[in-house]
This record gives sequence, structure tokens and C-alpha cells, in this order.
Amino acid sequence: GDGNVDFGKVQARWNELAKVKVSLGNKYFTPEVVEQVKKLSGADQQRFLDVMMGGLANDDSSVGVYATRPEDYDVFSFYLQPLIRDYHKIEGETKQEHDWNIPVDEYVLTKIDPKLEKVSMRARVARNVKGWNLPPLMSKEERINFENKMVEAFENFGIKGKYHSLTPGHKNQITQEQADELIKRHFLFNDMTTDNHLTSSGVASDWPFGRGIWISEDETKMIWVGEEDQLRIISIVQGNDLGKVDQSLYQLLTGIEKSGLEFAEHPTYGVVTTCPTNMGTGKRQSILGKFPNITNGGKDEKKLKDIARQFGLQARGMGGEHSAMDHEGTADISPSARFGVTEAVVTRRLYEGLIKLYEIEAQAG
Ligand code: CIR
Repeated sequence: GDGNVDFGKVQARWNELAKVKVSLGNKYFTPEVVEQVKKLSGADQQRFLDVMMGGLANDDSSVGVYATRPEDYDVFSFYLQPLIRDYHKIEGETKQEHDWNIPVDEYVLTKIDPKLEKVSMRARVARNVKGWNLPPLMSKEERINFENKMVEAFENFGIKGKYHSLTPGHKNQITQEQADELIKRHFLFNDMTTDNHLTSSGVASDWPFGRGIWISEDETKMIWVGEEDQLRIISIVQGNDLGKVDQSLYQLLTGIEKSGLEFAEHPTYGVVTTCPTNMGTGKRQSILGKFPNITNGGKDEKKLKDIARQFGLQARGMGGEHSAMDHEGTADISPSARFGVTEAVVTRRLYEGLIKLYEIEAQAG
């Protein structure tokens, strides 16, 4: 509902959480911010509380905020701007630029190590469509309508594929067994209600309505519908040329744009995403690599994560952000930067970081 929010109570909750961990949402909730937010309408004050809900409900939050509408980034800029600048380490004025001119035959993994002949390479971009609420604020009806709008686009956009819906009663609905199989193959996302950040912020609300995945006939291109962002546009290619996966992703992205969708874009932050950590390009590009030496047979994940971080890379387990590595030290390696870099720079950073990482892996053997 609307009406004024008790920000004294909110401050008390942040103070309590600070004893465990100070999220960015907590750090930037200052008395000056409270003064600013009190000038807004009752409805906007309520929305401001919604933005912070993930952080207020979880003592392990590192960021703790999610946007509920694209315009939140402007309406609450007195709070979100310093937070975004801190997270993305922005100094001075930055305007996000896009550049998809990514060469093929240049970022070739076999040049790093001849054994990297057939590697699982993945790239994705997060997108939200102009004119719709972001997932934390979408109603059940809006989620269903959005999914149906996407199904229409998938039927017309020229790349052969199939949409698999999790929505009960949907004409494209799949069974639980089929969904589990797609999760096992790392195509489909996990049940969102198992993630406390996604439930408390409203991102996972009305699960599984309006959720699903489109998969191309050759299984190299996919689009998630209704996860943390309305759309996650993904390409997975087995091979050794990082440029090839970009080419595939760009073909999918432009295909979906040509179907008439207009993505939410901010004049300075670039692509509008639900989580401020993905603003900018919204692009994440990775490979699945084996690092048995650095990780000592998968037993020391932290060592790989620490070394990767030195080169601007993030190392994750195979099953997503908080998953474990196997006994071969199989890790998903991606550049951390999303903002202030172009799509092409993300690919170059991955390649250059991998050169260093494999050098250390070879020395550790
Ligand atoms: C947190 O604040 O720790 C969580 N809301 C997750 C932040 C990482 N970003 C993300 O999952 N997109």
C-alpha cells in the first residue's frame, strides 16, 4: 500500500544487520538519504522500502538492493548512484558505451594451451523490456502477459527453436521431469523460491507463473523468461574461439530486437537490470575450465578464486554463483566487470585473464 514509511525502524534494522555484515544497501542508507526520500510521495517511499527488501531480509547480502522499475534508478538516484559508483568502482563521469565488434580467430583458446580444443563457452546478456515493471514488482498477471508476449516473439523471430513453459496450464508447459532434465543440463535456471534474496525482494513471487526457457533447435542459443531479469539471452558453444560465442549471442540478441521489443536502457548506466551489479553491458562471458593443480584436486576452491580475482576474473562452481567445484577443479571463469567496459572488452579481458590463469595452473603442476 502507500502511506509514509517509518524510516527510524528501517535504520534500526540496518544497524542490527551491520553487526553481521554491512551490505552496500546498508552503507548508503544515510541520514541525508532519509531526508531526500521523505520528500517523495507515500507510494515512492513504499517503493524505496521495496528496493531495500532483499538486504533488509538477509544478513548475508553484499549488495542488498534490487530495482523494481527502470525509473527507480532516477527516482532514487540519491541512493542508488553512489552505491552503483562504489560497486563498479566508477571514478569521474562514465557513460556506458556498447561495442559488439568482437573479432573471430583472435581470442583462440588453443593458442593458450593446445589441450583447450573443445571447451564449453558461454555468454549471456541480461535484458528488460521498456514499459514493464521489473520482476520484483510484476504482478502475477503481468508475468503471464509478459511470457505470452515473448512466446509470440519466439514464434516469429526466425531462429528455429521451442519454448518450454513452467506456467501451470500454459500451452507450452513441460512436466517437472522435463524441467529437472533441463536444469541438470545447465540450460534451465533453478527453482527461484530456494533463494532467500529472490523471494524476499519479490523477484521470485508468483513462482512458477510466467517462467520458462526458449531453446534453439541446435541447443546453442537460449532465452530465460522471468528469472532475475525479464530476459537472459544466452549462447553456449563448444569450441575454442571466444569470438564465435559472441557472434552467436549477437545474432540471437539482434533477432529478438528485430521482433519489435525495445529494451530498457538508461542514458548513463546502459542496460537496465534488476540487480545494480549487472548494469552497463549486462554481459557475462565465461568458459568452463579445469584447474586441478591450483585447486589441489578441487579441495582448495578459495585459492583459485583468489588468483582469479587478481586478474579481474570471477571463479564459480559449475552450478552457478554459490555452487561447489568438482575433484578436477572445474570452474566457470568470467570477467567481473559489467560496467564501464564494452561487450568487446569483456571478451578480451576473459582471454587475457585466462592466459595468466593457465600459466599459473601449468606452473602449479
Ligand atoms: C546480495 O546482495 O548479496 C544479493 N542480492 C546478490 C547480489 C549479487 N548479484 C546478483 O545476484 N545479480
